[in-house]
Amino acid sequence: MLTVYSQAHRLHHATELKDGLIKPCFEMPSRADTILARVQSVGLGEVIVPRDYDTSRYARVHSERYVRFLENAWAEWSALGRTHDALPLIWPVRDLRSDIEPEHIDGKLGLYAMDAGVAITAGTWEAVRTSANLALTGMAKLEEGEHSAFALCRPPGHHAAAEYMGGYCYLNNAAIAAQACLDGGAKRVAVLDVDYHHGNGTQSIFYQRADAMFVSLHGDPKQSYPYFLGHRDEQGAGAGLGFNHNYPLPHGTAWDGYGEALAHACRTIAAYAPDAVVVSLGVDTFKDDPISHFQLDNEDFLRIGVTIAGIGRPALFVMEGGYMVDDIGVNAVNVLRGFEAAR
Ligand code: OKP
Ligand code: ZN
Repeated sequence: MLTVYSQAHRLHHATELKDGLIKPCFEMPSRADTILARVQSVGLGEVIVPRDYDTSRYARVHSERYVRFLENAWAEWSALGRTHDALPLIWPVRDLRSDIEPEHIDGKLGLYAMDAGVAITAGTWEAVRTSANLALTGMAKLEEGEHSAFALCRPPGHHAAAEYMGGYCYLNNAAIAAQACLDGGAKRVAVLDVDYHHGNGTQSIFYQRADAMFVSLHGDPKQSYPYFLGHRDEQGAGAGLGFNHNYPLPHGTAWDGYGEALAHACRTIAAYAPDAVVVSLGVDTFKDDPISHFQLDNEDFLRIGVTIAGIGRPALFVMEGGYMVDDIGVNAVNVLRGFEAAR
């Protein structure tokens, strides 16, 4: 399986508000280094650099004004003489207005953020757009005949919706790639999200759509971030009704419960017969992940890959979360090797 990778991810190393304190993000550059090192040490396949794409490709799933905000936020923030990471500090909850974009950067940050885990630094935009380009390049490879590809994205993307960032995510790499698949002529695409956290952004982007199915296994939002989306009764709306499937699972879920839900999820996707599957590959379901609460072990990630291969469709794996740095390389690559061995 080929891997799409770029060093540009290093340009983004930010801080987050956590437990009431500003701390270095769990989502750090060493994550991608660890995964790339494992890709190379097992000889997974060729490692290629991303192609360049125009921002109009991102605007297929994000609003124009949001993409423009991401591109200009650091310049607007630093023009005020501020040197620390840009973080939001006010949000347009409930009856506050979000139709008018404030002129001040503090207002814009609040409008376009769902939490305080998405700081913007001098290098963030370059890292973010390159991350999306990795996913687009991987999808282009599928269109050119590869059965699978791995986009080693960093920052991740699945919490980012049409018009907001959150949970370390800015552009929704998986959704951008899935949309590119449809724009390239596919009739149907599915996104399978196996990150511990619900992919609220991807769900939101495709919620009203029948040509993109979203299926997610995750920690129950009653207990886990992102708290405000990911319940079982969210099944799509309008033309998209019946094309959104959530599998919220309790703290402590291990392979027995997880494998059963994943098998069901993959049967649902197979019945949909998508032209391709985009896998939002988070490995924070690992038992030692520092911010999550499932109990998967190293070899369970091989089983995830085998089960996904059972769908029988081409797959683009897009890296999302996973924070136990020592094991995330093994676990991410185990999914890919399991997929390859079983297909
Ligand atoms: C991003 B990805 C929970 C803190 C949650 C944000 C988590 C973002 C996860 N104690 N902080 O889905 O892995
Ligand atoms: Zn996660």
